[in-house]
Amino acid sequence: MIKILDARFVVTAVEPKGYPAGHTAEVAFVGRSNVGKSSMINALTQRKKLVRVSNTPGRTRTLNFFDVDLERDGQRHQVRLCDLPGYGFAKASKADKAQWEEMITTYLEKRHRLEAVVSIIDAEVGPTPDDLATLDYLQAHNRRILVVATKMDRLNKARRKPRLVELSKAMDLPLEVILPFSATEKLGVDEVWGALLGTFGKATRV
Ligand SMILES: Nc1nc2c(ncn2[C@@H]2O[C@H](COP(=O)(O)OP(=O)(O)OP(=O)(O)O)[C@@H](O)[C@H]2O)c(=O)[nH]1
Ligand SMILES: [Mg+2]
Repeated sequence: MIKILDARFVVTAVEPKGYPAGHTAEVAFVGRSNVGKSSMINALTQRKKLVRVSNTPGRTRTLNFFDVDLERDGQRHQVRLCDLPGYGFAKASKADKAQWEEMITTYLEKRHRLEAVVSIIDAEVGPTPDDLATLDYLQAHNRRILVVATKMDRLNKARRKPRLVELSKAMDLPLEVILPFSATEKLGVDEVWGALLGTFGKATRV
């Protein structure tokens, strides 16, 4: 079981000189615009409004850092979470898209303290071409990746397991590496933390 002791906003940044200093292990959340990145951070930190959530795609436009103190199996951990802007936001201008992409890739390539990247897929929609390209990109940059299928609550319970099997085929990944999640049902919170904390400092991928 996970116990969140504290969760707090640290800083907003758009370029490396604005990234927070220190040695805290960091985890970033990537995914399509509106997939539920910010909601996942709220669910993981057991806070309703730590991060702003919206029905309007393209809500998150900067890098937002949060520090979390937590306890798991009697052990204390401090983890820094980075909420990234989503990709594939159709209504953004070309210039905006290019600027966001630059902001995200600079972070993903340069951030030394980044221990793992949570790649979020919409369980109902399945992996989009952008999602698959992002997984390839992260793999090419040797990032440790945790794939999480969110909005599982939108599928009735009998559809969930078969859907995960379909998703694993569509992503060409073993079934065990795709974690089911729902921010509304608080499904998968312990499992995602377990997977994240279990990999820090290890050389293998999640
Ligand atoms: N049913 C359901 N809806 C969810 C879930 N997670 C997020 N949502 C909804 O999806 C919408 C987008 O959620 P956000 O968390 O803002 O998504 P985001 O990926 O941060 O979006 P951007 O910041 O625009 O990239 C909101 O209306 C949320 O309430 C979930 O697990 N289940
Ligand atoms: Mg967001």
